[in-house]
Amino acid sequence: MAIERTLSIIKPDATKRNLTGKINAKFEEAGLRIVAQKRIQLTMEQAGKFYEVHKERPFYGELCEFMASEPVVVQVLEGEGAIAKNREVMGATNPAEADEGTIRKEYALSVGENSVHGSDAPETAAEEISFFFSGLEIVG
Ligand code: DAT
Ligand code: MG
Repeated sequence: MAIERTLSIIKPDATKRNLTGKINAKFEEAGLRIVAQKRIQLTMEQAGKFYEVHKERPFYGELCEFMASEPVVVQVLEGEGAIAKNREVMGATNPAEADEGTIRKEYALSVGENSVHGSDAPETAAEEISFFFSGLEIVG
C-alpha cells in the first residue's frame, strides 16, 4: 500500500467541545501523521463550494450552515493507505451505525453534527487538499 495524503476536517461540533486533541490522538494512534493543520472559520460561500457535490441533497443548506457556524480545524493526514485508514478511524457517517472505538461513535452528536470529514478517494483527496492548502503549507 502506498503512502497517501487525505484531507480531514474537525467540524464545528467538535472544535466547540474542545475535542481537537482527542481526535488528533485517534489519528496518530492509527499511524496517520498530521503534516499540515490550521484553524479557520468558513464562510457560507466556502462551505457551499467545498460541499458542492451534495448541493441537490435535502440537507445541503443545513450542512453548509453548520460548517460555517464555528471554527473548524482543517488538516492533511499522511500515511500508508491514509484515505481508507482515515475513513476507518472516523467510522460510519451516522454515529448510530459507527463501530466501537471510532471517532464518530465516541464523539459525534448526530448524522449531521458528526465531528469529522475525510476525503473518500484519491481524486477527491487531491482536490480537497488543494482547496485549503498550498504545497508550502504541507510538511511531510
Ligand atoms: P461522509 O462525511 O461520511 O463522507 P457524506 O459524504 O455522505 O458522508 O455526507 C457529507 C456530510 O453531509 C456528512 O458528514 C453529514 C451530512 N449528511 C449526510 N447525510 C445526512 C443526512 N441524512 N442528514 C443530515 N446530514 C447528512
Ligand atoms: Mg463524503
